[in-house]
Amino acid sequence: MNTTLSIVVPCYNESKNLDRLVSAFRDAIGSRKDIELVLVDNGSKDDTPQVMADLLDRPENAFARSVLVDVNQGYGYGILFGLRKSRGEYLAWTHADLQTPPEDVIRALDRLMQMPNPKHALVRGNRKGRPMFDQFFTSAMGWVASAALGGSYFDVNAQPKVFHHSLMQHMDEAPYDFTLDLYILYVASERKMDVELVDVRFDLRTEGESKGGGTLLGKYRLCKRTFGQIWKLRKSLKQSQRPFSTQHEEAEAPVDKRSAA
Ligand SMILES: Nc1nc2c(ncn2[C@@H]2O[C@H](COP(=O)(O)OP(=O)(O)O)[C@@H](O)[C@H]2O)c(=O)[nH]1
Ligand SMILES: [Mg+2]
Repeated sequence: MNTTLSIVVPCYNESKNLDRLVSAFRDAIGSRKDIELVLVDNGSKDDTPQVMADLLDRPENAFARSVLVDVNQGYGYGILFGLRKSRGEYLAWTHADLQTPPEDVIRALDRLMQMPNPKHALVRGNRKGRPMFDQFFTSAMGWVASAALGGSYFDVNAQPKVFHHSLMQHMDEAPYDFTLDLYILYVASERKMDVELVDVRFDLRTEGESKGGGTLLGKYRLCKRTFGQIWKLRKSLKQSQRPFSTQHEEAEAPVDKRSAA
């Protein structure tokens, strides 16, 4: 059967979340055989590889497979690596810490399929129920990004992102860090794609460590990088030279679960 959706989940030192993560995706995907889960071990330094291998050995987890990044090169790199190894007609990414529930990824796919032209559309999360300070920080970043780039860039770091695989042709210049989330929305906006928001829950991380914007230091770093990326995108806007090329990388052959883990 053809794969409708590949869900890429970058995992960096997430061994404590993997069991719950895979079970939650198993429940969310249910009996659908056209959805695959692609776990990216993004150069983890904990026991993520072993835990992943054990989980993927179980017959009930046949909907999932793993790909391995040997040496961590950043969040965005891991996602791009997984996307390029995916088989799905549609692609998605979300996080491994279960802050966004897996069922919301399936809801986002359903929403995309209801749109008039899903091949030229992108559905993304819009986080609900966050602490006030986090919400304020995200809104402030959104205002700056929207004003600088001329579009709607609110809550760019919300998960998931769901889109047709053909968008990958335009992602060759994609950044390897957390600004990948901003970048894909910029590419979608420049290509005049329909971007739709789907409300998602955003729970607290219960296991493992936040390495992104979940802490004050993380917020500072995220802010710095995001402004750097906005500056870069603005410069290319001014030069009327788009920061992406049209080279298309075909999805590579699936990687064997065991050798990859
Ligand atoms: N910081 C970081 N996170 C990564 C990387 N690769 C994958 N991730 C995953 O990215 C997701 C988001 O990271 P997290 O620390 O929860 O970010 P936060 O929620 O913004 O604090 C998690 O699932 C991580 O495991 C990486 O290289 N760096
Ligand atoms: Mg998180």
